[in-house]
Amino acid sequence: MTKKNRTMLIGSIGAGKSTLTNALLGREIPAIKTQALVYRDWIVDTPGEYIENPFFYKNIMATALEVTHVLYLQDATKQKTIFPPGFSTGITKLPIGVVTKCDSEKADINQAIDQLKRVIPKGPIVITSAITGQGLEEIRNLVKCNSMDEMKEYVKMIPEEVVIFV
Ligand SMILES: Nc1nc2c(ncn2[C@@H]2O[C@H](COP(=O)(O)OP(=O)(O)OP(=O)(O)O)[C@@H](O)[C@H]2O)c(=O)[nH]1
Ligand SMILES: [Mg+2]
Repeated sequence: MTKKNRTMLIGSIGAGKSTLTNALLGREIPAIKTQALVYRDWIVDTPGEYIENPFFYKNIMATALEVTHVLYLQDATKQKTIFPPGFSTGITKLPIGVVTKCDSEKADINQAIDQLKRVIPKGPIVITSAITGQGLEEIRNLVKCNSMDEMKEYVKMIPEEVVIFV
């Protein structure tokens, strides 16, 4: 992993940010409720409250200054999305949409993709599962990319069941 590239994860309470963080880092421990910012190697894990309560948006903006990429997580098993439309356009870091829990029988992957398209007007969307490992390698590689064009080129090599570019 390129040392200078780092990503922040944001998404609703229980969307799977900490579980994904552990899976991306190869840490085989269960996630516990995130209470504050957690810095681990090239990942900054945030509490779901940061995006669920607009009072904390300033924390998201401040933390974004420290990273190159932002992962916007949408839980495939949840109907609702907590991101305001176009939320990523207010953050000048490379956006990556992430559908979580694609392994679940309750997952509606297409709905989750549609929700993320409203958050990220342009960028990759990765369909992941921390249980099966789908999409993990693709996220690691996207965070190594240094521009939107580089991410777009990378996505061309990946099956569209795993990553699409919008
Ligand atoms: N089926 C399935 N469940 C998952 C997956 N990832 C996370 N979960 C479950 O979702 C629940 C919440 O996971 P967390 O990783 O703690 O969620 P979080 O986004 O960090 O939540 P906060 O820290 O409260 O903001 C846990 O019960 C996980 O086991 C996945 O890929 N598949
Ligand atoms: Mg957490």
